[in-house]
Amino acid sequence: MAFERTLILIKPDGVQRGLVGDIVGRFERTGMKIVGMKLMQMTEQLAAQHYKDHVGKGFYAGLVKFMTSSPLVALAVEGPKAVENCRKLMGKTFCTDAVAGTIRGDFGVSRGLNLVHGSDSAESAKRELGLFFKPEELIEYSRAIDAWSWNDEDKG
Ligand code: DAT
Ligand code: MG
Repeated sequence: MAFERTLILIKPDGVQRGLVGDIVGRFERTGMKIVGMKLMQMTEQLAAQHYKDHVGKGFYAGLVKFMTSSPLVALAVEGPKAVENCRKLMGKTFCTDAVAGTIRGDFGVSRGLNLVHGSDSAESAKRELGLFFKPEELIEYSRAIDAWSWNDEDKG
């Protein structure tokens, strides 16, 4: 069992629509721990690094325009299988395909305005967390509820 950290972005549509609290709450209430969080403006340069695998694709220009259009909230989330667990909570890429109960299914109706980003593998998570957070911005701390959120078996 991988105990890991992942990068979540609440995209500009989520911030503009006043959904930051609801979306953060979706991750928080699973028991996973927020170890980093900030409001920030994505630059074109950061977008190119973050979305390096999509550079050159037809939707890339529109994606960058959207992501740099207004502030976003970056989160570092920690827990057992955090990468996969967060992707499960987010739902399918396009809100139009995401099922009810997921963030994209419950809060969105668009394809591209899909509210959240979540790293798709442990390797991407490591790389993306490094793009958005300095090491000292990721905070190691204990919560009383940790003992009721996961046990040694989950920590692997
Ligand atoms: P995800 O965000 O689910 O990891 P992705 O990494 O494949 O999806 O794509 C990154 C973002 O780019 C996605 O959130 C929305 C946009 N996108 C992806 N494929 C697209 C397409 N075919 N047309 C328009 N936008 C697209
Ligand atoms: Mg992706």
